[in-house]
Amino acid sequence: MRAPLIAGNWKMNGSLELVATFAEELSRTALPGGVEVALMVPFPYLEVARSRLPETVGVGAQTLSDQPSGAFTGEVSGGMLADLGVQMVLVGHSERRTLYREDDAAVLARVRAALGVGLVPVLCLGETLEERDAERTEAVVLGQLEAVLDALTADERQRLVLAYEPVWAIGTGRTATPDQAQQVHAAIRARLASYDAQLAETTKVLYGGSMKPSNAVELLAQPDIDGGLIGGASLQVDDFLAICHSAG
Ligand code: 3PY
Repeated sequence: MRAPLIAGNWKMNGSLELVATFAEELSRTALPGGVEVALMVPFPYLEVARSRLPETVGVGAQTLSDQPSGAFTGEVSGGMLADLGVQMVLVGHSERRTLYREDDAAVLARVRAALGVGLVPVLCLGETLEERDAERTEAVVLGQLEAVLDALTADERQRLVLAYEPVWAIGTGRTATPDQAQQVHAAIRARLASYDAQLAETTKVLYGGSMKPSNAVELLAQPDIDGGLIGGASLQVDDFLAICHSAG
């Protein structure tokens, strides 16, 4: 059985004050049993988030360097994140793939860097609107998945979380319908099964792309959707908590 995971992706938003608000609310509100909760906050807030959020709430970063250390001005290594008690890191979010030109090789290098220091990589996959319109959704998403899985050992594959995020549903307010999302999640799970039946059984596949309280229940009810990677709605503590409760 896969425990649902609700992870907030703050992107380049938030403040110390917002971390404090979340810490206060998440400490005094009972989180639904059996639901894993995490917040992926900007680098400068990781340490305070880790020290102030309840221990049951995971803390994650939004990217990492593919290098362990050295003359890479402005970069942050996986080892530095691990030092702070960070547990997970987004890799291959479509904003990184598009705005920072991270291709499949760059994504794989970051997945390896995360695994090398014991972080859980949350590998994001998703197609653009043009690709969907050209009926290439599964080819694109499964291609992104294989580019990573083919290069990992069976043991490493077991340590990933996946997130399907249709690019056309990110920051646009548009959301995949539950059927559209489930179809892609089922294709991802079938591809996982082609590596190993147990991998398909245990890997969490989150849905991301404008998940909010009003659509979370239906999306999370789909058999192959194991949680959410939440953008804008993760900046409002009430909305985020409502989504966490939808998963319970
Ligand atoms: C969104 O929902 O906008 C996201 O990109 C979540 O990662």
